[in-house]
Amino acid sequence: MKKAFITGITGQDGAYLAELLLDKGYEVHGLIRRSSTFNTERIDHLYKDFHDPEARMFLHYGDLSVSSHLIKLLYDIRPDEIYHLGAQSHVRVSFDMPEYTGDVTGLGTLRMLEAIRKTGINTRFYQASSSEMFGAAPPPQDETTPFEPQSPYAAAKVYSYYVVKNYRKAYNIFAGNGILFNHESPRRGETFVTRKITRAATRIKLGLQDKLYLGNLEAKRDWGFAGDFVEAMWLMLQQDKPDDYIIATGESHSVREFAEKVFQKLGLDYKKYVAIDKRYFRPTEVDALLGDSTKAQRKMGWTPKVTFKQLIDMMVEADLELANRERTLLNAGYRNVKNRLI
Ligand code: NDP
Ligand code: GDR
Repeated sequence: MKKAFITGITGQDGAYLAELLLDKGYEVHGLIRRSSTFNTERIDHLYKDFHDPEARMFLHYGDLSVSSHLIKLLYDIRPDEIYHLGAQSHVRVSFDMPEYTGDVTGLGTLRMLEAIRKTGINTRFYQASSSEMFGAAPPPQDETTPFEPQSPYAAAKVYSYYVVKNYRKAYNIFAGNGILFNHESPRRGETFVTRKITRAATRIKLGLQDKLYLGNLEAKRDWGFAGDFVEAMWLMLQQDKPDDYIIATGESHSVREFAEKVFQKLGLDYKKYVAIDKRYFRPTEVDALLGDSTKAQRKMGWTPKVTFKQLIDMMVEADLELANRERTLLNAGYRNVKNRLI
């Protein structure tokens, strides 16, 4: 049985990837942070108590800011594949917490690579690189486009990208960068723009909320479905040689268009509900991202399956269900139900 180690297993991508690997028969180990509240909702459905002989997913406490955790875990587990997804992943927040973001999102990758080197384990390493690294570079972007990062988050990811390439060359580690463009799902964190919109629009539809405050509506993104994108991560580690790949849909839409379509699907006019709050603007913005994933298609046979419209339908339907549950609880006299359901 192959063993995989996932950092960021409690995040959106970690949950889809854990599902995929368990389906493929892997034993899955995940790094989780100690928190005073539960932070495992996205993977609770996959969890079996470790006393159960059927259990194939195991969670370990640790933090990307502490290398001794990582070295010990890799030494004990000796995974065949490592998927390094853990990060402070919010671009706007990285302007508020630049040093922390550099530590976790940048140096965290170096700590993982050093843990591989120090333990001497034979493993394959996937790095969650990002289209944000292209920043101000005009679209379309492919593997040859120069990086022009526009945030502390993007700069930390560029650092990670280069240490992965360096460790591949210097120490012959099977390590590759998946340069993934934005990917979304009903499991997307609620402060990222797509989920913020689907969550608010469905709550507005059911009378649970009046307004949605957003920042820059003109930014354009290449939005795909997270479930499709984690397949590309796995494929990258099944190739004969490590390499770097763009993973994208090849379609770009504005935030305005996303909001318009979501509200339209619910029979609402977004203009009546969306208001602009400068707080959500970034000191430097990434205006337009559009990925060219020809290489991934040619070399690994990867193509996205879920279309932009299907993604919106899926997210709206899931959040409508959530809003309905909130409405039912409110009608039954419960208060503060939003926190209970998230
Ligand atoms: P999320 O923000 O949903 O998940 C981030 C994960 O990292 C969570 O499991 C979080 O744990 C964990 N984490 C954060 N800080 C630490 C730390 N100090 N130590 C250990 N774990 C930590 O991100 P996504 O799932 O959306 O993205 C996965 C990766 O891919 C990230 O690296 C992101 O930057 C990158 N990426 C994402 C894209 C996207 O569109 N989603 C596109 C391109 C790249 P906790 O749950 O406890 O907070
Ligand atoms: P992004 O995603 O920054 O591309 O990073 P996000 O959804 O946060 O923003 C996308 C665009 O929407 C604009 N925007 C808003 N964004 C947020 N979050 N909230 C708002 O209210 C709002 N209003 C407008 C933003 O300015 C931006 O232009 C995501 C993360 O998952 C990263 O980790 C990942 O690397 C990249 O995608 C690819």
